[in-house]
Amino acid sequence: MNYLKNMRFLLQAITLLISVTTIGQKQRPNIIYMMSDDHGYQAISAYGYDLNKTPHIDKLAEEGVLFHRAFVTNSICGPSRAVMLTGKHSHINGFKDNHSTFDGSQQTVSKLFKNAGYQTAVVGKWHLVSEPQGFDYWNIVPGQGDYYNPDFIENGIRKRVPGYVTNLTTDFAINWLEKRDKSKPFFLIYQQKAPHRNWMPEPKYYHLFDSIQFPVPDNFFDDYKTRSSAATKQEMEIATDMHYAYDLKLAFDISEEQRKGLAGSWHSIFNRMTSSEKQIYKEAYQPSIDIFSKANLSGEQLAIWKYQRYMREYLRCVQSVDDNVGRLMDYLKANNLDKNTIVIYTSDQGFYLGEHGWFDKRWMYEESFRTPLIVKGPGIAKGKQTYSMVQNLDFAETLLHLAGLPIPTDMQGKSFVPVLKGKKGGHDALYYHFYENQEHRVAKHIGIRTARYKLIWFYELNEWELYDLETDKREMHNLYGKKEFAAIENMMKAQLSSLQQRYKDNTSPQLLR
Ligand SMILES: [Ca+2]
Repeated sequence: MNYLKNMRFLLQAITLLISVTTIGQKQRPNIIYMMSDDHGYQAISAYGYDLNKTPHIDKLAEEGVLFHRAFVTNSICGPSRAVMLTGKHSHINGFKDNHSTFDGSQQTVSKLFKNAGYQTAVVGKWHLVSEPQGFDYWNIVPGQGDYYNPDFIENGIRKRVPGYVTNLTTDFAINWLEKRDKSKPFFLIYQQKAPHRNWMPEPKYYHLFDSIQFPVPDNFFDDYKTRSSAATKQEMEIATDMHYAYDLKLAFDISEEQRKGLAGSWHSIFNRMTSSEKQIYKEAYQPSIDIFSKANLSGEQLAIWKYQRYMREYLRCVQSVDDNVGRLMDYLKANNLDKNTIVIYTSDQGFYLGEHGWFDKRWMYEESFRTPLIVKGPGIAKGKQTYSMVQNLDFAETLLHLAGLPIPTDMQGKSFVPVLKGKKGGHDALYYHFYENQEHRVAKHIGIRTARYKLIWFYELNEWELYDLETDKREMHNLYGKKEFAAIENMMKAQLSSLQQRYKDNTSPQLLR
């Protein structure tokens, strides 16, 4: 009898020990960091713009916190990724523009998670040139990647994979989740190439939005009158800087693009398709090309036609992104991972959807400086929206904080976990530095944004812009040099100077020293 009693006690003790250990592991949350490329907040219906419907991303917002004031430090693909991985500004992590190569030997958030016992992986777009370090598994597209039948590099081995890139990225993410070491928590970086230019939709969406006319932004025909010369010198206008085949899909042959120098890319993009895929593509696009040819548009009408074409192509690509967010979330739910996984949805920066007449990014103006950000998971407020100012510089620290891991003191951001719990947090002022002035000709600039004002310095041109974001949300009225704003101008300059010093940025001329 005693023997049986002892055995029962021993068994209970073992069961308890196992469950405690299991809880211990379960309590450290899994993390899925989902980042798309060039996905402007305007193209997420949870943000309240009536352009498209993104039910799966919206659902994340219903279950978590949506940020109206999330920003980047340097609005372009590669640099934004390097900032996220390191928690350091571009001048510190060394990846200042898309011509840089990431020094993978430095401290990154993925290495910190891996060292803390997490299973780590990155799938999809990487765009940092050097091979990923600090990941148990990686499967990335080379460079920008291709939409159709793309190449992927899986742990160093490159191969062409049939299918559509947005779906494939999710397939690889799910495959890895399936075969990961399930005794450990995971940190998955899931980065879509879409909806990056040149916007090649999934065939099932070739006709989505065909009958929709999108509202033309009220500043689509911006003349940049009060702005610095930087705004007039750019080359990112929908009206004048889009290519006929590459962007607008108005030709299948490449003669037009050959003249303009983009033939190489369009040729290789188009030839990723099999001959039957090309046939389906041509059948889908030919009718609209015929209508366009007959209409013989010019001037403003031609510009608006291009805008509509661009919006349809861009938003079709977004639709597949949203579908795949749904697929990944379904996988979590089906595998009982939804309760203990923190999910972040963001983009590497915002994007112009016709505002100021533009496509692309780069500027410190709101549409490209801002980025969508939605976070949900255990311990995070549900269905909240916040205007606290946060930046992609804060992501690494916030993720470590959420996982209960130590935050290295050399990171330059600030955890916004308090904001995720419905409390006060974020920054009073944000620092920005854009370096790359080659493609699209956007002049280098630094700047500061507070809750109300924004000051930008195009330092190579020595031109300034000052905006009151409360009265001028579209940033159409440059107040710099106006007498009545002299005090604000001085205050903003002093703050910009102190941020320049605080972040140790010596890569632009110094302000006040
Ligand atoms: Ca991008």
